[in-house]
Amino acid sequence: MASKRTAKASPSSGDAHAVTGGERHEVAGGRHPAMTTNQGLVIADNQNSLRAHPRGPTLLEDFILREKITHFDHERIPERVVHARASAAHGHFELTTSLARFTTAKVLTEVGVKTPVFARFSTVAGGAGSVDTPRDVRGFAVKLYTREGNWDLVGNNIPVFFIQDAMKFPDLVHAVKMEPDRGFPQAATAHDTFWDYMSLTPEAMHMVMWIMSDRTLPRSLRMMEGFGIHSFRLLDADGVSTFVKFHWRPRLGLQSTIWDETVKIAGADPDFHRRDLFEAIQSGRFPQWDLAVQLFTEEEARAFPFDHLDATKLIPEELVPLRTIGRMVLDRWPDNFFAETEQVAFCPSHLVPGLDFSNDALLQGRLFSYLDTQLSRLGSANFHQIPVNAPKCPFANQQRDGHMQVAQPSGRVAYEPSSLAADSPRESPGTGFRSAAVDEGGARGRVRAESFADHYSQGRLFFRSQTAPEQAHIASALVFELSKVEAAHVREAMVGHLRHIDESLAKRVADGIGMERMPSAPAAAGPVRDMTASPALQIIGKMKPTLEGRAVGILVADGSDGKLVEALRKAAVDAGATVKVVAPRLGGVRLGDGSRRAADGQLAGTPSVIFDAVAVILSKEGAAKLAREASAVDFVRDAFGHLKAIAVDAGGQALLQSAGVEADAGIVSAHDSGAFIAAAMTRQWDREARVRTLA
Ligand code: HDE
Repeated sequence: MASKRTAKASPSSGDAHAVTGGERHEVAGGRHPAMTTNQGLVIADNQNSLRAHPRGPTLLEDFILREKITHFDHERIPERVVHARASAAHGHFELTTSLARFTTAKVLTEVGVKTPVFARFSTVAGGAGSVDTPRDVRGFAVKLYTREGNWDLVGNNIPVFFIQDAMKFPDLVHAVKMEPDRGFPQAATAHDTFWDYMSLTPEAMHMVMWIMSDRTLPRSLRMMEGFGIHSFRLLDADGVSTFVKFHWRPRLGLQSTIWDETVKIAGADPDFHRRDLFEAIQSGRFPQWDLAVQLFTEEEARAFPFDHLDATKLIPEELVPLRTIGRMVLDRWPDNFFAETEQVAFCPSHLVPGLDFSNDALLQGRLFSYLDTQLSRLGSANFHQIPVNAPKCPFANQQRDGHMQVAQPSGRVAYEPSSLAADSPRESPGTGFRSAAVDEGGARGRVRAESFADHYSQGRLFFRSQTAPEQAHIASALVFELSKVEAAHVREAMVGHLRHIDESLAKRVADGIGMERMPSAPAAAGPVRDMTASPALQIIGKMKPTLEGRAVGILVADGSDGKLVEALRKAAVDAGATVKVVAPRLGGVRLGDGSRRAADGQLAGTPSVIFDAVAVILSKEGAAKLAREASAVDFVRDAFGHLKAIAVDAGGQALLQSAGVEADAGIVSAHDSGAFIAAAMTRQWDREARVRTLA
């Protein structure tokens, strides 16, 4: 809607209406502009349709009703076939180290320039209304509105992908989505069609390791890494190219939840990640990522023990180190979810002079798919005119007309070359986009390069690079997922593949499922190599202990020690956490000293799964009362089961006892806030073996 009109109506309700049915009317006036139709006609009554008489039929003549309902009927557009569920934010990217030696792209050479960005984080498999926390890859797409045009870095939070060739993508997506006859499961890999396809796709085995790891269970979108995945090229002024891989590194560190916690979060708050991102930005705790690159030449690539054009392979940081070159800050939530987060159109083909594509066969297919999908989703070749998609630099060409054209070009010249218009856009040979002059000699054909044939070495690299708890999580995730697979031959085929990755992993999974006989491994297309372990692939091993950006919950009831609550709250806030006081009633509690304290969350609706650490501060009576409250017992039992630090006073300790929670190093005295903060900065991994059987 463009301009707003104000009406001279009285602000009091109902004055301008014959209110005969007792209905309410809110009238324009003061700061409330007059409501109009889409043609600017001021509306007198937005509560009643035009009737033949007060109890009579509605008249077709009511163009105001018809305009309103017609617009409503067409409010939805086709959701993305993948990556439908997402949250996004605006911000900027600032270059700190110039890559001028390698590229002419201004966004990568002009240190200190702030380039506006729009970043969209998504799950892949679920629909737009699905929950935020399934076990799934996350999309990590960033649109950089550079001075030389839009550059879309459309990546994921995992550095490799399932398949090597775009030809396979529709099958992969059909296999993971809801099974077409029954319409379930929503947003889940734990079903037959997905694992059937995996078991018949050896090239996916490296990615299988990643998706079964905690990488698919991010604690927060602010705590995810992002990867451009494919190799791209940087081009210098002489046309010399260098390969590049892009990495986003979260300033808050990488962190994940654990599976049981993830499942419970989905019930407690289906919008867990969206709310977290929204609240962080609204409260000024702006999420930040470093942008890092891996640079290598064609010659160096030839020496790698894998093919970098194969999207199922990563380049270990230990082989090609990361160079940090800039920083992204997200500091503004979109004004309107649909206009921005839904209508934003990313295309890997959107890039700027000084960048170019590699021959990765997945990337090559993506260069077609995204433009095509935007036409079907947004319904028009003019989708670039939508504000969130429009470049912020000047852009001009002779493309004209089309569905929902909103630009109004003038003049008689709509072609090029032309001599009739002095101001018509023309080519720029010196500064315009150029492709790398690559010699593509060779025989064409539907062939997979032999250098792509190693399907297991990097899966082995990933698994063997993990810490012991992370390995146990991968094995347990495989047991969980394969236990949901009905077809025995699919389970067997998968365990067969695992034998190539790591025999002990295959055994753990076979035991976990209860397989009586170890299935044989399929023939491998190439030898499986042992690579040097890469600790950079870990999450737990890499985590820095911190409460920055994390959340702490303090459970209280009538009679709780207010001073203790305040001391813990302050200590947690000083350590960078947000704190919520949780009580049986939202109105709050009467503390031990008789004062009242309001609650930030009501116990039944604020379970401990949404916190990183908790404190339980209760009087004796409060503890006795809460011991009979399932949500209070679950609060402490889950915090314990999810390996969180718990601070308790005597009452809190009593509740722990009622819940059957035994003391360990992660349960600390609430009177020692320093010890609580230290314990809260990490999960209690040593506790895990005591609370669940992992594979
Ligand atoms: Fe996508 N992908 N993809 N993908 N993808 C889409 O484009 C596709 C792949 C990724 O926030 C679609 O606008 C093909 C890899 C993200 O709007 C579609 C292939 C990676 C997003 C599409 C891939 C991605 C998408 C659906 C194999 C990581 C969400 C809606 C050749 C590098 C972007 C849309 C957003 C979205 C096709 C593989 C990331 C259908 C054909 C590999 C982050 O065009």
